[in-house]
Amino acid sequence: MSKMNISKIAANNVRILCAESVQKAGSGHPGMPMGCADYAFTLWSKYLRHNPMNPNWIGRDYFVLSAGHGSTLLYSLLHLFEYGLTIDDLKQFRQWGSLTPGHPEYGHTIGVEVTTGPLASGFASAVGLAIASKNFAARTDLDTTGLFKDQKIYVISGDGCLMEGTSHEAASLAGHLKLDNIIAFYDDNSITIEGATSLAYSDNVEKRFDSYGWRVIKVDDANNIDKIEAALSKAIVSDGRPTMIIGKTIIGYGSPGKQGKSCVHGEPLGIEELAKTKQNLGFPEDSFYVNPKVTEFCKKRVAELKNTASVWDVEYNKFLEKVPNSASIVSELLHKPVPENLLEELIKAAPVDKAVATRVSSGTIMQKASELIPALAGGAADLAPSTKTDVKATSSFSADSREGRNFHFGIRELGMGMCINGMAIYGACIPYGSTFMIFSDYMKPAIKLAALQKLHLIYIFTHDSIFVGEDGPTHQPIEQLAMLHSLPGLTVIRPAEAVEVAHAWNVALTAKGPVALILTRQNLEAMPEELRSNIQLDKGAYILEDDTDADLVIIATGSEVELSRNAAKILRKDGIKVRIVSMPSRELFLEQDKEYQDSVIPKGIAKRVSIELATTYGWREFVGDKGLCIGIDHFGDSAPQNMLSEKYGFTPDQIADKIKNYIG
Ligand SMILES: Cc1ncc(C[n+]2csc(CCOP(=O)(O)OP(=O)(O)O)c2C)c(N)n1
Ligand SMILES: [Mg+2]
Repeated sequence: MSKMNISKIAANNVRILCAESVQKAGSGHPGMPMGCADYAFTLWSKYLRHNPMNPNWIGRDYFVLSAGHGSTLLYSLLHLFEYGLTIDDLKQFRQWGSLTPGHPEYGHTIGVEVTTGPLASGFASAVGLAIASKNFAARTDLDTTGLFKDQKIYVISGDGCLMEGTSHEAASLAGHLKLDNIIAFYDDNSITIEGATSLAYSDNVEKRFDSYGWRVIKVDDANNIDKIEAALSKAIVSDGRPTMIIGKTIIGYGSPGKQGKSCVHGEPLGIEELAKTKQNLGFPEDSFYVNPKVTEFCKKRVAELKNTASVWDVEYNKFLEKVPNSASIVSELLHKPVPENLLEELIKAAPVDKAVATRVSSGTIMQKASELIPALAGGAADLAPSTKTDVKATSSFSADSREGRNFHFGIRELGMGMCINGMAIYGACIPYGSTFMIFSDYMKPAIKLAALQKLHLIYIFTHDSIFVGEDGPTHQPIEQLAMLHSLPGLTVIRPAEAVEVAHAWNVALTAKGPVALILTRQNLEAMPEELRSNIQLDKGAYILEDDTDADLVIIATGSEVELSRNAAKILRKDGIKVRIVSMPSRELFLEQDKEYQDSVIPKGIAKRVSIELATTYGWREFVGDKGLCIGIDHFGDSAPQNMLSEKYGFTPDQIADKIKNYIG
């Protein structure tokens, strides 16, 4: 049997396994895997450098199934290439507790590099992987060796991925940055759920990618392995640009009655059609059948790959032994250690001699943080001068210079969000991304995926309330805090002033998952020195000021802590005794034991007030049914900050009056 034949048999075997899994589950997407099996199997068996014996091998290429609905394609390959997924796992497709969930999940199934399913998120995360690979190689001088020169990021994307705006942002950035380590495949099958793509789509994908600065390779029949090999052989030789292989495929290829039709996109073939497909492809009727020749072929390939990886490892270790500086930066980037006195150092860096915006104190503290933690690297969506996230001691990452730690994502918030997800997954940095708080809306899908994948990364959202002022309601966050709080696994921190900002950075740098820092545009006084020792930001909330036998608790966050302290001064003149709780992070507070929570917001004090310049949504949880929530449950207006605080009742006098009315 010739090699070519065995590849086709193997691709057909993948088709059968995918169709079987979907059939058994009674739901799923057989069409895309069946259409792409030839490409995917050819890639995995001949081009993808991976090591099933050590799935996290640092020299590996990455494979990202951006068209995540085709998950059985990946699962079948993981089975055939001995990643530990068994036939039983394939039989458990989409079932409770299985290793084969409906869409691929990073951290759940060995060999899945990125969680995909929201179309194009994989494509855009792959751009982050590609950036991270270039940056890692350059920062460690490994780019002077051949070791990372050929590290590739392979992506399979479909019509859906390419229609989504996410791919437009990411592809544009990748082209600009000349990320020649990306090889994407476009499964051009002209079918989506509703029918032919012509219903809603007439892009010229070739021209589109050409204009982004990608190399485009066209395959007129990507169910033909010779043609796929010709395309891939060309694609793996860099011409300095990212590569898009546009491959014409037939959705559901091999199913005599259903191929080419939209019904095969997301429904099982049906028992009869599955039988006909097996017959059509020359396979026996046995369920979940794997041809022993295919098993043998893959086994041989796995052994070869293991060999390649060990030869690579020897070279890699030799280089690190020879160049201790590189070895040390490699270790810093991969392990991301933080100095024991990190918090102390960050506090020392906090500007406390005059009133500054928390975005400004954050910017100052970040300079120190990046000096202490080389893995910290990131950027902004064209707002670094406002978000204060440029690190002065380093340069910009660009097409010509790969070692910089300042990234310019352009005005592509969602692309940035997905990119930093990819960078975090690559594992050689703690990435951050910044923009105005209001535009966190544009990043929501990426933030959700970061939380779902438990990625350690940092968002820096500045201009955090209506006090951005003159830009008006389109730029004034109202509901964004509530949105961020609603995301499981995301820690949101809204510090009150410079020293709290230092604590916030300490938490962010040592966290296990994503952290969002919410910072002001406007200046805030630093806390008086005697209050600073009260700060317990890592507990989420703490008692900042406390009168004996307090009549009420005011809980405030961020800029409203200063406002509360000023209002309290007025209340005290009327003999009202106040406890002020600073609550920079709900999430961290809710992680504390009940005893601590009750000690900060005691049951004994029934009068409770929350003050936050955002929607009051969610505050009842802390102030109770009888509490008073002071916030803004409507959109803002374009006017200077002082006018807005006057009109909306956010001067210390107005706040004090509201509280007096409330306590009666
Ligand atoms: C962001 C997003 N929107 C919608 C969906 C639902 N969805 C899943 S697959 C699909 C159609 C995708 O078409 P295509 O990429 O051409 O896949 P094919 O039908 O060729 O398998 C849609 C709309 C999704 N998964 N993600
Ligand atoms: Mg399609």
